Amino acid sequence: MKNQLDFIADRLEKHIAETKKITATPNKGITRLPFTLESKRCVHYLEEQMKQLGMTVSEDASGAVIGVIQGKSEERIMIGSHYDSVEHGGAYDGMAGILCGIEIAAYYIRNNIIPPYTLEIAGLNDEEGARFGGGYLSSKAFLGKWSTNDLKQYVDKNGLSYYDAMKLYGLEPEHMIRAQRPLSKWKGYLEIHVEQGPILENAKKEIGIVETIVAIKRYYITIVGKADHAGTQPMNTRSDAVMAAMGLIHHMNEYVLSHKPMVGTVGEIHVYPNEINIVPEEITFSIDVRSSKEEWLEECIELVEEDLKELEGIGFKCKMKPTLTNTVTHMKTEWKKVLKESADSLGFSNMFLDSGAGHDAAIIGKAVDTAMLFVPSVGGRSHIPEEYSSEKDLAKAVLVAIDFINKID
Ligand code: HGY
Ligand code: MN
Ligand code: MN
Repeated sequence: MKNQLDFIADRLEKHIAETKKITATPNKGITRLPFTLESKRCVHYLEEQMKQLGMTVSEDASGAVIGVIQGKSEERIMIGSHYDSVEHGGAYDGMAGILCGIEIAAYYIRNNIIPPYTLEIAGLNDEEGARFGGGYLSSKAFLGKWSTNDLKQYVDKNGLSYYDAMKLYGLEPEHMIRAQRPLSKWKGYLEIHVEQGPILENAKKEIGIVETIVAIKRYYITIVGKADHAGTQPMNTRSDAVMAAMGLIHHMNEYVLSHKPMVGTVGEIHVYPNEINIVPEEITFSIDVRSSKEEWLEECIELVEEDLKELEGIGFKCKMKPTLTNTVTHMKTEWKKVLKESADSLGFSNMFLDSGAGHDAAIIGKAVDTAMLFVPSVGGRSHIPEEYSSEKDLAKAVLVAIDFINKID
C-alpha cells in the first residue's frame, strides 16, 4: 500500500504544482473567480487530465466540468469539489478535492478495475460566492435551484450579474436548468476537502470524517446617513453611517462571543465617499454568521434587524439583502461508519468532526446521500496564500475513498 500512497501523493504534487499556476494574482495567492480566464484554465486542465485517463468529459450549463467512468452499476457516485477560489486564497481549498477525485478514477483505470458504481468526477463552479456574493452555483444547479431571474439578482463589483458574466464566458444562462441532475440515478456524493481549521492537526489525526456542516446566514447591509464636513459639523448633528454601523457590528459581535462556538464575520466593507475629511454618507458591509444551532442564527439576525429599525427611527435609511441561508447538513450515518472502517483498516488515524466551513456537500447533502473526508490543514489556516496540506495526507484520503466505494452497498 505504501508505494500506492507514494505514487498517488506524487501525482497529486504534480497536479497542485500545475494548478497553482492558475491565478489572477500571481505571488499573491490563488484568485480564481467564476466565469473568468482562470475558470477557463481550470476547466481546461481538469478536462485534459480526465481525457488522458480516457474518461468521458463534459462541461455543464453552470460551468462544472464532469468526467465519467463506467462502473458495474449505472448508479452514480459523484466525487467532487470546487475549482473557484476566494481572492488571494490557497491552492488546496476545493481544487485538492477534485484532483483527489481524478486520482480515485485513475486508480481504477490504472489497475484495470471496474468500479462498483459509475463515478462522476466533478469540478464545480463558484462554491465561494467571492465574485457575485451568491455561491454554491453548480451544486445548487444540480438540484435545479437557479431561476433565470435569480441569475440576474447577484452582481459583481462592476455591476455584472451571473447572467451577464455567463453570456460573456460563452455559457447560456437560459439553459441553467439543463444542469439539473436526475436524483434517482445518484447513489450519492463524496467530497474530499482540506479541513481549513486546526482540529485534525491539534488532535494529530490523519483523516477527518465529517458529521455535520454548519448552518450559515449571510447578508449585505447598507446604512445611509448624511455626508458633511469632518471639521465643521458638530458630532450631535451628524448622521455618520460608519459610526452607526460600528454600533450594530459591536452589538452583533457581543452576541456571537456570548454563544460559543458560534462565529460571526464582517469581511467586506465599502464606504462612500470614503474620504478622510468627509463624514461618511453610506456604508455597505457583509455579515456572515455560523452555528450548528440554527436558533442562535435566527436570534442574532433578529437583533441586527432591531438595530437597523432603531437607526431608521433616527433618520438613517437601511437595507438588508440576504445572500445565503444554509441550514445544518448531516452526513449519511451509514457512510460515516464505513469511512471509519476504511480509515481504520488502512491504519490511518482518524476522528469525527463538524465542518465550520461551508461546502458544496452542504447543498447536495440536502438531496442525496453525502459524506465528506477532511485532511489536516497545516497551521489550521485557509483562505490565505500560505494554505497548505500535505499531498501524502490527500493520498491517504484517496485510498480511504477507494476502500469506501468498494465497500458501500
Ligand atoms: O465560506 C466558506 O465556508 C466556504 O469557503 N465557501
Ligand atoms: Mn473556501
Ligand atoms: Mn472549499
